[in-house]
Amino acid sequence: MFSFILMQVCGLSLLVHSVFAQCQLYVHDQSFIPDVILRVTARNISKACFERYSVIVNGTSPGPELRLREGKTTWIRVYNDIDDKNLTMHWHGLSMAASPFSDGSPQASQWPIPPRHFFDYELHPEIGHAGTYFYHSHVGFQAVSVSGPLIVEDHETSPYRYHGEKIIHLSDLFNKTETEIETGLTSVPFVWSGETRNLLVNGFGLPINAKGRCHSCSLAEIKIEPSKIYRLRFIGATALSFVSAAIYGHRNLTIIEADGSYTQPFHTNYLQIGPGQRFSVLLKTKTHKELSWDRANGINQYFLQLETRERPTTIRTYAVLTYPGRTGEVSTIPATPPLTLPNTTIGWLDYKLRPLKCNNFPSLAEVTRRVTVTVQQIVNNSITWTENGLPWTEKFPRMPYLVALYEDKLSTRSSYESAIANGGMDVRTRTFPAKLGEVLEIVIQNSAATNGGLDTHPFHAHGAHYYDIGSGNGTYNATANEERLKSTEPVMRDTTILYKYEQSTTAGTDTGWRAWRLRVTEAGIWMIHCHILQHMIMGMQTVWTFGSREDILGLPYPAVHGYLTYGGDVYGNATHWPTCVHYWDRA
Ligand SMILES: *[C@@H]1O[C@H](CO)[C@@H](O)[C@H](O)[C@H]1NC(C)=O
Ligand SMILES: *[C@@H]1O[C@H](CO)[C@@H](O)[C@H](O)[C@H]1NC(C)=O
Ligand SMILES: *[C@@H]1O[C@H](CO)[C@@H](O)[C@H](O)[C@H]1NC(C)=O
Ligand SMILES: *[C@@H]1O[C@H](CO)[C@@H](O)[C@H](O)[C@H]1NC(C)=O
Ligand SMILES: *[C@@H]1O[C@H](CO)[C@@H](O)[C@H](O)[C@H]1NC(C)=O
Ligand SMILES: *[C@@H]1O[C@H](CO)[C@@H](O)[C@H](O)[C@H]1NC(C)=O
Ligand SMILES: *[C@@H]1O[C@H](CO)[C@@H](O)[C@H](O)[C@H]1NC(C)=O
Ligand SMILES: *[C@@H]1O[C@H](CO)[C@@H](O)[C@H](O)[C@H]1NC(C)=O
Ligand SMILES: *[C@@H]1O[C@H](CO)[C@@H](O)[C@H](O)[C@H]1NC(C)=O
Ligand SMILES: *[C@@H]1O[C@H](CO)[C@@H](O)[C@H](O)[C@H]1NC(C)=O
Ligand SMILES: [Cu+2]
Repeated sequence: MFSFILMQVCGLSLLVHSVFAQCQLYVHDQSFIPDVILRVTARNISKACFERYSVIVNGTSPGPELRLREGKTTWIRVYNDIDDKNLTMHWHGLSMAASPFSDGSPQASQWPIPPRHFFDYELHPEIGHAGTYFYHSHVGFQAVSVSGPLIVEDHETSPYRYHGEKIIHLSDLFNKTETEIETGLTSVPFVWSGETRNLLVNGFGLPINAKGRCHSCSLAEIKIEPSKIYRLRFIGATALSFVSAAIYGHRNLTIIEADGSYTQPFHTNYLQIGPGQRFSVLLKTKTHKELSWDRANGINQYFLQLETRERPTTIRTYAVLTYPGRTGEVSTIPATPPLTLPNTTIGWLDYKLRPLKCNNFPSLAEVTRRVTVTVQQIVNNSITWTENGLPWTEKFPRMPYLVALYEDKLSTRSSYESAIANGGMDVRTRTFPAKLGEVLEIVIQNSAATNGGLDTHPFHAHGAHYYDIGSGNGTYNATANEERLKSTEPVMRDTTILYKYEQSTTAGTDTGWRAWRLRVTEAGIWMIHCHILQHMIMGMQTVWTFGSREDILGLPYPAVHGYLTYGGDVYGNATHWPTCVHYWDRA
């Protein structure tokens, strides 16, 4: 399958253990067939009858659905076919511990893919990680349109039985282009992106407030059959929108998975989906008899109703569930909303969801260190989000941290020492270091802006899933929360919400927290950030280094040489085949 083995460097190092001992360098020439190819371009596309210059995957937004299998290695070749933009692809929710250059976080774990180059990502979801994920670019505001469903299939049968599954991928549509939005958000004076113009389901939508019938665009149609159980996979790929959703005539939804972890069944009649979150719900469809009854009573439309929350304006949109022989009305918006969706439920699912299988939840006694990340907006001529006083954007580091570690320009030892003396953050590198074996309690504390304002933030962690231990108003109190955790079984998540509990208050007041526990086991450079794309560009991101330099590197220097420069040897182009490290056996 591979043309030849260039060097057997890895096998020579005595320092290298486990999977790395097997790794080899391969030239990915024409004889190497990636399992998946994604080609990213930029051009005008029309969504919900609105034309916008957008970055897209394989000509579409969302991009094609990808399906990986637990315990199996998949190589994904991502082409950056854009002339003037960098690109990366992040596999949102997957732990990339064993393929450290494949996480797709620019300037944290990799240099971005230069224009007209490609990069081969090696993914290997481990057994136990079957679930719903998505992929998206991690550069600038690109993820608004560069995203697509990523499903990890069970290596054996799913613990839940269902007849079929449907993806419900949610995304935002903005008036401005990515470049206009990025420029505005980082300008002095600050220029806001504008609110979302539309909320799309699987890329479909009608203009908001459209009167009458549309011809060139439509609502998404979700085709179902009677008397069946479907697994609906909701993917919150929105840039900004926090979404409330329910289905007319089908109010009994059963949550079975959150962010790639199976849960015990949890019944609900609506969902709240923040940017970056995913949920699987089981939906039992109507019987022929129930459908006949509905029809006799004039009910022949089953809308999935979606409304945005937590923003100054609310957008309401729909998708349509259709049964065979009943054409749903996909080109008009209902004159009156069929449902009344609830306002934001603060703390929705917190302390309630339970894991399907015991997940080794660490007790308070096991916690070795608590790190509080206080987030605050600083408003002057510009608007910046800070974490413990400092912002982080991909413009901050001169080179990716993983590269800096290989180049011996970053010392995990000295940054650990200075972080411990400073509440967890090393100011010089703006990293939050931890040692393998530590059990962290990470508290994200909402603090009112310098002008008193507050906001809601979906906080996302790369690398490994954390145990979510809830949220609350005011300042985090570990004793009080430990009381609340009694008789609960926290689930593992990768994106949970830091709520706002007031519209505004005195600058610097603690007003709400979200807390996690994390067993530090996956060595690597991992980001923890708000998943609102605007907030990321405004600085709401942090970088964590887990493990010592030796733990993180694993590979000897010469093997990774091609990864260490922007456009280096591992970035292929029309005239150059990349030489890549294989971390996992292909067998
Ligand atoms: C994306 O498009 C390329 C060709 O442009 C094709 O080879 C590839 O199979 C497509 N990927 C998927 C996942 O459909
Ligand atoms: C793309 O669409 C925008 C907005 O409609 C328009 O101003 C621009 O000229 C279009 N660009 C191309 C290349 O068609
Ligand atoms: C792409 O990334 C490189 C390395 O970080 C940077 O120097 C360059 O300015 C970026 N290019 C664009 C077009 O953003
Ligand atoms: C988008 O632009 C249109 C036309 O200029 C305007 O009517 C609309 O209010 C804008 N929407 C948002 C959300 O800014
Ligand atoms: C919802 O459905 C589940 C099974 O799918 C069932 O156990 C439960 O009783 C139903 N709840 C209601 C309120 O109908
Ligand atoms: C949501 O909150 C608004 C403002 O507080 C209130 O007017 C409205 O009735 C609430 N809606 C629901 C469905 O509770
Ligand atoms: C505004 O606040 C940011 C973030 O603290 C700071 O970097 C910048 O220097 C401030 N600008 C002015 C003009 O004070
Ligand atoms: C934290 O909660 C405990 C238990 O509810 C309470 O006794 C204690 O006073 C609280 N501490 C603070 C600083 O509020
Ligand atoms: C949060 O606490 C503040 C201060 O006690 C209070 O004013 C506010 O109403 C609380 N918010 C909620 C949603 O409970
Ligand atoms: C392709 O990659 C090679 C090796 O990195 C480089 O020398 C060459 O300039 C690249 N070609 C283009 C068109 O960027
Ligand atoms: Cu945010």
